[in-house]
Amino acid sequence: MIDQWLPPQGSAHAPEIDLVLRLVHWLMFALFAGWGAYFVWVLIRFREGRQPEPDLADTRGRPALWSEIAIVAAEGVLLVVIALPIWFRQTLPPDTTAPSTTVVRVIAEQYAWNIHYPGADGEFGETRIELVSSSNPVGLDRSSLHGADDLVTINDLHLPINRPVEIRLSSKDVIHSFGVAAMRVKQDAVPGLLSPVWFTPVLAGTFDIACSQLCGLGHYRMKGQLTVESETEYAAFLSAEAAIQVGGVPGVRASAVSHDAQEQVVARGPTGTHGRDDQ
Ligand SMILES: [Cu+2]
Repeated sequence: MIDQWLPPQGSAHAPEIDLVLRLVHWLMFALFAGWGAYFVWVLIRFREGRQPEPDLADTRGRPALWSEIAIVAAEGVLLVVIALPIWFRQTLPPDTTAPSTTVVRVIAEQYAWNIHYPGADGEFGETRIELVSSSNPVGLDRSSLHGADDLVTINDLHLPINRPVEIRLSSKDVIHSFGVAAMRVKQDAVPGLLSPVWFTPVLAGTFDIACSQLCGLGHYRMKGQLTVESETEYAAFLSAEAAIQVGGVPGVRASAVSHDAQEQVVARGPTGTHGRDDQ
């Protein structure tokens, strides 16, 4: 019944999160209905006409004790037996050294999501704060060891389906929160911290990335797009971006990229579907 109000279950762990959500709501519904019924009963049973003088007799009965014990037990089971094991599984990070794991950096700023891919070599190039500009939002140093083939997009995150992904979150200014409801993922991006968050997308499609912390006047439009696609489509996206940004075919090593190509990237800047919006 609750499921129809929820976003699609886009990640492998989504059904577990929804299970806890459903159980918590049913428990709260039972408590609401129980307390509501009790309240109505008290209004009638202890009305002034029936009982003009307050009297404590019969108010400390066994039903009150046992219903409290039952509620505490239900909450205990929910927390210890169901919620904690699910959360424990969620705290186990994917093996980022495995080739099947996608690692992407997401750098939040007022009011955009900068996405940094390691490129064909699978290693991130250096980023330096003095290189940050409107055409180089993450301050990527193209001449650094692994930087030549890196890709940067704005508000446009692509991920391959059925593969674990680790997103390394950081922020350039204030606290933001990377929220992808369809993936049941929400993680704060805090300036000065690198916060990893991981999930395995299992549903193809496009989903909203919303900022879930009030981060300024433009908070409401800090919206990105996550595209979950097949392995082939993902590879095509990366090579199309590489053709624009690196000026060559994906797979080129840092040393093989000409200086011209690097300058072209700096001049042209990264691509993004929604563009950049700083106000
Ligand atoms: Cu934000």
